[in-house]
Amino acid sequence: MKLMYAPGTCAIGIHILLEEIGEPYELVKVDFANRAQYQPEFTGTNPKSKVPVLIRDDGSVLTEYQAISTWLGLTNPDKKLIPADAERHARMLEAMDYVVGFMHGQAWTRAMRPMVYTDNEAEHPGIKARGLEMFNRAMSLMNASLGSKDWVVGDFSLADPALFFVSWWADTRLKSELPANVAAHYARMRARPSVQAALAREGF
Ligand SMILES: N[C@@H](CCC(=O)N[C@@H](CS)C(=O)NCC(=O)O)C(=O)O
Repeated sequence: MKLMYAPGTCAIGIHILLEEIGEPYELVKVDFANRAQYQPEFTGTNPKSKVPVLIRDDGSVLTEYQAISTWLGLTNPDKKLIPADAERHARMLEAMDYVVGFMHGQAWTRAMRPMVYTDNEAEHPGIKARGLEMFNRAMSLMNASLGSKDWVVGDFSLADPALFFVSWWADTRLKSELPANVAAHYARMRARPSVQAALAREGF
C-alpha cells in the first residue's frame, strides 16, 4: 500500500490510521509547493488534485478520507476502528461528515483559500472571516458533543484522526486555544504512538 500525502494536510488522518494498523506501507510525498498535485503525473492517479490518496496492493486507487478510512477499518477488523454497535457507528459517521465535509471542506477552505470562491480579492477578507467563524463555531459544537468522552464515540475510531487534523490546524496554524474537551482529545491523540510516528515521518 502507498499513501500519497503532503505534509501538514488532512492526509495526516489516514497516515495515523495506517500507523494504528501497523501493516507495512509506503509514503509518497506530493510537492504542493511546486503544485505537483496539478501535474499529469499526479492527476493521472487522482484527477481531483487532492491528497490523501491510497494506492492499494492491486494498484487500485482510493480517495476521500471517509472512503479510505472505512476501507482500512473494514479490512482490518481486529483493530476495531469501526464500532460494532449501531448507535456508535452512526455517531462516528455523523462526526466524520461534520469534520471532513463541513469543518474542512467548507469552513477551513473559506478561511485559507478564499480564492476558490472568487477571483475578486476585495472579497477575500470577508470570506476568510466567515470561514473562521464557521470553523470556530463547529469546534464548539464538537467540544459539546465530545463532552467527557475520551474519544469521539467512546472508544477510538475512524473519527478521532479526523478531529485531530482540524484541532492540529487550529493549534499550529491558527494558534488558537482549543475548547477544553477538544484540547483534552488533542492531547490524548498527541500521546498516541501512531500520531507521534505520523507527525515525525511527515517532518513535524
Ligand atoms: N474530501 C477530501 C478533501 C481532500 C483535500 O481537500 N485535501 C487537500 C489537503 S488538506 C488537498 O489535497 N488540496 C490540494 C489542492 O486543493 O490543491 C478528503 O477528505 O479526503
